[in-house]
Amino acid sequence: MIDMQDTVSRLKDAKMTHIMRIQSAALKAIHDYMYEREVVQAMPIILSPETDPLNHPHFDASVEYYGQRLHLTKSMILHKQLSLLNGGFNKVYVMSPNVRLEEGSLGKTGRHLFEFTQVDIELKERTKQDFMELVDGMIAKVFSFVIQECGDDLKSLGRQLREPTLPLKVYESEELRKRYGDQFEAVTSEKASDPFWVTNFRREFYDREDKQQRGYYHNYDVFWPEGFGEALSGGEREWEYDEIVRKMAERQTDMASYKTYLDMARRGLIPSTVGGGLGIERMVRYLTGQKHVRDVALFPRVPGEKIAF
Ligand code: ASN
Repeated sequence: MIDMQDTVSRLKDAKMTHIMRIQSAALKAIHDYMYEREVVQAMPIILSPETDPLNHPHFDASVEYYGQRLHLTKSMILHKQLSLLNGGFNKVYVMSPNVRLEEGSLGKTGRHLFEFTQVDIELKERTKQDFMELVDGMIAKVFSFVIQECGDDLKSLGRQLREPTLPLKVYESEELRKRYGDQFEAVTSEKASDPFWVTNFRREFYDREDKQQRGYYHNYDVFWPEGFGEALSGGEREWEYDEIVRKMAERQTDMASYKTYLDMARRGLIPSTVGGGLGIERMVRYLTGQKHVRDVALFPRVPGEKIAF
């Protein structure tokens, strides 16, 4: 039973004051960093005829509007890529709200909300090394600004933060799997004391697969240390029509749902890009040392649970 009193207690909780201040400082650090690095900010898209297919189980979240089926954004990956068609800028970011109606079992991971925000970044004609360098700097800036501005809040929460050493370490997924087994992500995150990168995961069609070495993917995740798990995912992108169609077919993607995107790819209009998205609630959970992402949200949406408000 979700009762109104739970919502009132959450909203009035003194702990929430500290969390919100830390979140504000972290967001300011991100926006300032993007401005300094000439990454332009685009506005979020909430409804679209074409969105990220997501290759894991989830329920439909779409509405019919004037005869058109519009999907709530699962991620702005496709819109990020196309926004870089503009010749006047080559780096873009969006504070992007995403809705993913995932299965209730994910409510227990501590990392999942079915409505959350990611800072979604995309760079034109750059490599994964360029992207990693940009994100390393962003993470370091967030840590240093939060430590500088929010000392009392961190202390009240009993949280000690230390600026990570750059460059963040980079591991390869198959090597970690050999060392630690299928639970390598959780094990490596437990052991680590700084955030770290892991490369090469098989996932959605848009992450670039090596043409010479099939089964090798030019993509990555960032993980938070201390067992907090996944922070960011992204990759270099497919932009060639034949590769996109091959990868969609392999993943049994309904190509009719990607008509405009595929038409643009056929005409060679998808720019070559690299990027990724970092979950804001997951970042704030790590910075504030909370158990679950629900603990950092004013109005949490946890998979499988009824929403109070
Ligand atoms: N933001 C991710 C990326 O840029 C996509 C996602 O969230 N599924 O690769």
